[in-house]
Amino acid sequence: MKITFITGNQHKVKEARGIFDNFGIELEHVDFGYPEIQGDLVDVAKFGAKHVAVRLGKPVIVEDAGIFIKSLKWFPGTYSSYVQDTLGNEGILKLMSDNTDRYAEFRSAVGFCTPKTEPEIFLGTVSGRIDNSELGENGFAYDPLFIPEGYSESFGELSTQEKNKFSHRRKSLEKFAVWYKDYVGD
Ligand code: ITT
Ligand code: NA
Repeated sequence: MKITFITGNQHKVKEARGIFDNFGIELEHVDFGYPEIQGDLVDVAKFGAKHVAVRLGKPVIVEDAGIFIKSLKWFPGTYSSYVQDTLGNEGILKLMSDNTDRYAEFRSAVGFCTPKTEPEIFLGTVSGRIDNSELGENGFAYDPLFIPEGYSESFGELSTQEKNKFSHRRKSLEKFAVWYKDYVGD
């Protein structure tokens, strides 16, 4: 079975392929832009999935993700893209230089939609903390900052395979995969 994943981010494609391999789902990647409406991750994923499914005339998934930092009142959250491109990881570290509470989580919302149905949403979260510096060359964007709970290495130090075992994206895509297999009925 197959699913079309809409994203402009090649790192997400690589991770999603690794995850779907476990479920016998083949991923077709299409880079098709969609408006990111104001709202939470769920609102963005619902709107995006519906928008693209109708325009492409087939079932698709989209994913909206972000990093949520407790001591920054859960900033950057839904502003994660903009903040990564402007402040970057160094800017985040500066904002947090006096903060002893380092708790953070990555969240992922996967939206599935067909041209004729309403969107379905699948959520995933991973807890951890923001280190005092960037660690590692693996992964992308916020990965070098984030040390998952129970680990001493950042997502920037872990391999894609390791990250894929328990990441926010693993959890949301796994929920989707289990549901989708039943939905398609094989
Ligand atoms: P899309 O085309 O799929 O939207 P994107 O890169 O814009 O790709 P998001 O809006 O979901 O992705 O992500 C918001 C920001 O958070 C963006 O800067 C991402 O690079 C970053 N991000 C998302 N998932 C991440 C992860 O697993 N590790 C580190 N950073 C991540
Ligand atoms: Na995006």
